[in-house]
Amino acid sequence: MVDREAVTTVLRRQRIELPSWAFGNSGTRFKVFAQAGVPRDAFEKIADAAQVHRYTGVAPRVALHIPWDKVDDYAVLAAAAKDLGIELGTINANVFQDDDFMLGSITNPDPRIRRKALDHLFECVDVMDQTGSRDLKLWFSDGTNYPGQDNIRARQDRLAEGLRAVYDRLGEHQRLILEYKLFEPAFYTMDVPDWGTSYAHCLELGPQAKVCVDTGHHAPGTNIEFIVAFLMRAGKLGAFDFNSRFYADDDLMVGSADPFQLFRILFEVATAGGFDVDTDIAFMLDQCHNIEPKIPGQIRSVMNVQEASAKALLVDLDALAAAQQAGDVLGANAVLMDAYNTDVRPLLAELRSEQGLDPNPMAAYARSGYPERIVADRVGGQQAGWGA
Ligand code: PSV
Ligand code: MN
Repeated sequence: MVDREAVTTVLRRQRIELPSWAFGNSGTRFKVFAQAGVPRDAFEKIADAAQVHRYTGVAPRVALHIPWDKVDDYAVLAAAAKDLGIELGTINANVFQDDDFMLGSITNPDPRIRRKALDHLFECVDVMDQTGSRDLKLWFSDGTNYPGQDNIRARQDRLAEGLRAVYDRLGEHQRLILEYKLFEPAFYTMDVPDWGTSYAHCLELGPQAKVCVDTGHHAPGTNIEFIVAFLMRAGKLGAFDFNSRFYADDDLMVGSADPFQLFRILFEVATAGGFDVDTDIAFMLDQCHNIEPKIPGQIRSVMNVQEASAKALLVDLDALAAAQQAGDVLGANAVLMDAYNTDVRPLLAELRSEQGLDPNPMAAYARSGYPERIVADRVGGQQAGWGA
């Protein structure tokens, strides 16, 4: 039997972190389409993020990307977030958009460039000190395009050395979250291509280093829930960057391409204690809304995570264990599928109403007047964009 009260308790306290960059313009290398009303700076981005929280009630934190969200005074930004009812969250470093980093950042063969990359990472820790952020998320575009271009092992040595320097700079309550990615922008070798490489470096670094699983960063067909189960067992899953992909790192709305995969991932999270009160997993979105409106895109994504989580929590674990123990393959699978096939939308709507929220966040936002207001107000200036 599933304890429905226990399920709703978990859903009530679920928290999903939003990426500031999802509110800016984005696109592909072919075209970035500008949308009316897009924020011009970090303050307007957090105002938009606050809208997502206002209508979903579960997204009170927004992650920053430095230098995209650089401001003169982060305490002022943090105070502005607080006034809007949200907080600043993970700090994402950016050592992939400076000409100097063409051949790598902390793995670059040139010590001057390695130093420059490290200085940026230290600056990010300084930002964390001001914002009170717990997590520093590191993703390196470092890698090579051609066999022979650089020494693979030497690059791993430089990576380990750079990570160590950052790790040693962390405060007691801060964490280093290392994200991996199979390919892109490098096409022959990436220096952190997979969870195993990230895990090995994190193990070497120590307990404050954990792995980030970006759901778009794997080869097609990869069993992501296995990776999640393994990392959770090892206590090394630090964060998710949720998004969907059909082909490569598409950064589409989470749960849009393969909701069943999201359910399978969240089932592993749920059964390994990842939804417990003291969970230290950061459930983040990392998406770009290239052709759809951004705030509703984020609201829909948050709802998709909620729906998949609700289904994962509805699995009858006793029945599942009994079927597994009895070697009842079809029975066990049926228990899982029963939960997946449950329509959890009424349950979530009820939970929202109970919390004083509109049961339909998409409709409530559409009616709010905010979309028209930002289009009217945000005239002139430079719209924020992926890379600006
Ligand atoms: C890289 O593809 C990535 O997933 C990293 O998390 C970056 O910080 C983010 O995208 C930027 O959009
Ligand atoms: Mn990511």
